[in-house]
Order: sequence, then structure tokens, then C-alpha cells
Amino acid sequence: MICFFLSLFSQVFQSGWTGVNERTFIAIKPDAVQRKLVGEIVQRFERKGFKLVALKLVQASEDLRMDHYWDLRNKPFFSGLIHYMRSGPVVAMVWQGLNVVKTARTMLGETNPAESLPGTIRGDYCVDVGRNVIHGSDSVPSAQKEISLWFKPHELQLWERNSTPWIY
Ligand code: DAT
Ligand code: MG
Repeated sequence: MICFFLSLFSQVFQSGWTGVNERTFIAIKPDAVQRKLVGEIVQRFERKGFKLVALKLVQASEDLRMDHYWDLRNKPFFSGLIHYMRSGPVVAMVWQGLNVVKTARTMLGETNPAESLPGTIRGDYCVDVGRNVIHGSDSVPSAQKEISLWFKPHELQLWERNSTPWIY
């Protein structure tokens, strides 16, 4: 019980969500939901040893889509990207663990599936950069920004995972 409260305390009050408390934002895009890849993708993060902190199926509003991809607003593919992200619900998730931001990006593969190695999610499940099935934050600051865009604080679950001592 004491360990549980200490863990909650450190999760709530530790600044920067570093170390084993690092968090990333992952979104399973509308094409992957349509193609029934949700279970497969969630399983990869679970089996890796990351901890699921939040998950919801959401039809992203225009404001949310624009805010999420605001840095890319001047790219020629921006309107197509915003349209694609409106084409159906996405599975928004927060995963937590040691180096989760960088490791998740490795698990995703490259932005262009043609450059993604087999064994990565984009390498295994897609062929077109405009239908690349998954989003993952590219840095810890981006992750913090994206998590706060997609989730309210009470949607992030503070829970003790029994398998943690077998992972760290
Ligand atoms: P990533 O999703 O790997 O972080 P990004 O942030 O550079 O890549 O771009 C966001 C999304 O925009 C990407 O997942 C797919 C789309 N995109 C990027 N480059 C593109 C291009 N050249 N043509 C079409 N869509 C592109
Ligand atoms: Mg990006």
C-alpha cells in the first residue's frame, strides 16, 4: 500500500515525466482502425513492456487536428493530412516507460513506409506516406504538448502494474 502511494506521488509530482515515468502520445490513425490493426498495434506496446496510461476512440475535431499538426501548416500535404485525420475515428493513447518516446519512434519506423524496415509498424502494415497508420511524438516536449491536447488530466490513469518489477 505504501509503495502504491509512493508510486502515485512520484507520478503526479515528478517534474518532466522522466526515466521510467516518461510518457509518449501514440495515435492509431483512421486507416489502421478501418483495417482492424488496433489490437495488433496495442499488443506491440504491451509486449514491449510499456505501461498503458490512457486510451480512447475519438473523432478528432478540426481544432484538435489543426493544433496537433500546426508545425506542418505550410507543407503542401497539410490539407490532405488534416482530411485524412478526419476520415474516421482514431485511437488516442498514452504509453509510459523508460525512453518510451524514442523507442516508440523506432517501433513505428520511418515517416515514409517505403523507408521503414520490416518489423516496424509502418514497415509491416503500410505502403503510402499518406496512409502511414500511426502517429508517435517525436520528443519529450512534443509528447507533453500532445498529451495535453488530446487528454484531460483526469483521463490519465494512475495505476500500479504488477509486472513492473519483472520489466525493471
Ligand atoms: P511523423 O508522423 O513520422 O512524425 P511528420 O511529423 O514529418 O512525420 O509528418 C506528419 C505526417 O504527415 C506523417 O505521418 C504523414 C504526413 N506526411 C509527412 N510527409 C509527407 C509527405 N511528403 N507527403 C504526404 N504526407 C506526408
Ligand atoms: Mg511528427
